[in-house]
Amino acid sequence: MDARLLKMEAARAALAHVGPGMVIGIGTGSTAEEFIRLLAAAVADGMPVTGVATSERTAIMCRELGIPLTTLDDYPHLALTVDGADEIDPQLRLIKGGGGALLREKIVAAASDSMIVIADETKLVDGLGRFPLPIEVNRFGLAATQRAVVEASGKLGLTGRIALRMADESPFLTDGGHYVLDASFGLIHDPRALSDALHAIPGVVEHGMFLDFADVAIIAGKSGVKTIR
Ligand code: ABF
Repeated sequence: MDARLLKMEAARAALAHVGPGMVIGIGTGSTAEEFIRLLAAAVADGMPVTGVATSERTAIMCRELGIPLTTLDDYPHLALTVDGADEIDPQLRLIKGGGGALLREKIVAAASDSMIVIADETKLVDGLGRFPLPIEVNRFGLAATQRAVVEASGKLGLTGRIALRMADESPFLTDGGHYVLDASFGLIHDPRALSDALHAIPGVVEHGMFLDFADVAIIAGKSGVKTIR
């Protein structure tokens, strides 16, 4: 089956968790965009739902499709966030940030009682790390931060290329105006230890491992849609 259809199926199943009057976090990426299209149709049919966008890209799409938006300043506590992922392991630990929105995605997910991850089955992995780990870093002191990331990850036995993400000829900038390092560590044996080590580096703004965030993953595959809790 076509990858887009699978994403739509997962998104459709997630929409069933959205009720009238809810204020929800709205994710970023091509799977989240399928959810946004379906949500917009529900709003057009009269369902009152308000969103908090996890990126400028998502905010633009929501506005274009008529989904009312608010902010975490007005609604600091959300019932639900629906978002995509780059990798999902059996414990529902995630790698996110391939689209560069990981910081806002994590802030919105942390403000939510529940996070539903939607994906096609290609995102399922036995262990995190096949997808390069995005690490959002402050622009100030880039080389020093990159060196610290190499040192800290090396102490955990993680080696591999750590590359500054580029967009055309220039460094990619996140919505927050930061850079992203993509770390090709391979299998991350101890995601918690790496998370702690990265958080201890002052220039690291956030990393793309979401370790205690997802409550439910809705996975669409050739044999149907399954829910993992
Ligand atoms: C966002 O979109 C990101 O955190 C993740 O990097 C990406 C997944 O994109 P897609 O749904 O296009 O595969 O959720």
